[in-house]
Amino acid sequence: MARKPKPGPEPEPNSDTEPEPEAEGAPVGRRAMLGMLGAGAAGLATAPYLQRKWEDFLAAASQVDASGLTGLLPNPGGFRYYSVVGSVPHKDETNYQLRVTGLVERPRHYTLDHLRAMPQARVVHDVVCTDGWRVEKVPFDGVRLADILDDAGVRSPGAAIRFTCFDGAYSESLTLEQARRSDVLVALNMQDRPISHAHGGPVRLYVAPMYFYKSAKWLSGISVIDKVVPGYWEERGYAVDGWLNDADRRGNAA
Ligand SMILES: Nc1nc2c(c(=O)[nH]1)N[C@H]1C(S)=C(S)[C@@H](COP(=O)(O)O)O[C@H]1N2
Ligand SMILES: [Mo]
Repeated sequence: MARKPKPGPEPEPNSDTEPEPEAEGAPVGRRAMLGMLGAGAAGLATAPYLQRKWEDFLAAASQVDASGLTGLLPNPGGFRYYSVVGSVPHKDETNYQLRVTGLVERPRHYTLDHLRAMPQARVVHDVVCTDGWRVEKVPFDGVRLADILDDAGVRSPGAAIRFTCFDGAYSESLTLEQARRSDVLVALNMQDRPISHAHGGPVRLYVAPMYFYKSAKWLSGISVIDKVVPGYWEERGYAVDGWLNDADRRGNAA
C-alpha cells in the first residue's frame, strides 16, 4: 500500500472510524500501532537492546499511519521509513543477489561478499525527502555505480538505467550520465553501519544530488535499457530528474 501522498494538496487524514484498507502482510495494524502509542512506547524506544526492533516497528507502523503520528515518536536519526509495500523479505549474505542485466557485455550477479570486496567509496551529503524532512551530513559507503557499470560493460552510450527492488514493487531510473556520477553509490553502509532492513538493507541505491525517492531501497536489479522508464513515484507525478533544488542543496559542498 502506498502511504506517501503525491506532491500537491495533502489528503484528508483518515478518521478513527473510517475503515482503512491494510496492505497485505502488513506486520502492524493501525489499531495495534495506536495501542502501542498509548502504552508508553517512548519508554520502549530508550531500551538499547530494543533499538533494532524499535526501528522495525517504526518502519512497519509508518505503513498504516495516515495521520503522520509515527513522525512524533522518538526517532533520533531524523529519518522516516518508507515502503510502498506492507512487508519486505530479509536478505543477507546467504541469499542476497544484485543482478546487472540488459545492454551490457557481461551480465553480472553480485553477492554481498563480491560487493564488499570491490573498492569502496564514501559520500557524505544531506538526505532530503520531498515530504519536507532532511537529515544533515549522512555518510554512505559502498561501490560506485560507475564501477559496477564498467565491470559489466555498457554497450550503448545513450542508455538509461532501471533499478528494481526485492520488495517486488519499487523501481527507479537514471540516465547513464547521471548514473556515472561519483556521488551515486550502490550503498552497503549508512552512518558507518551496515544498512538496516528498515533503511533498505543490505543494499540500497544512494543518489546524493537528488531527492531521496531516487535512492531505491532493497536494490536487487540494475538493468541497462535504451531509454528512461519512469520509476514507481515518477509514474505517480514525481519528477524523473529528481535534482535537489537550490534551497535544498544548501549546506552541501558541490
Ligand atoms: N524500495 C523502496 N525504495 C524507496 C522507497 C520505497 O518506498 N521503497 N521510498 C523512497 C523515498 S520517497 C524515500 S524518502 C526514501 C526513504 O528512505 P528511508 O526509509 O531509509 O528513510 O527511500 C526511497 N526509496
Ligand atoms: Mo521521499
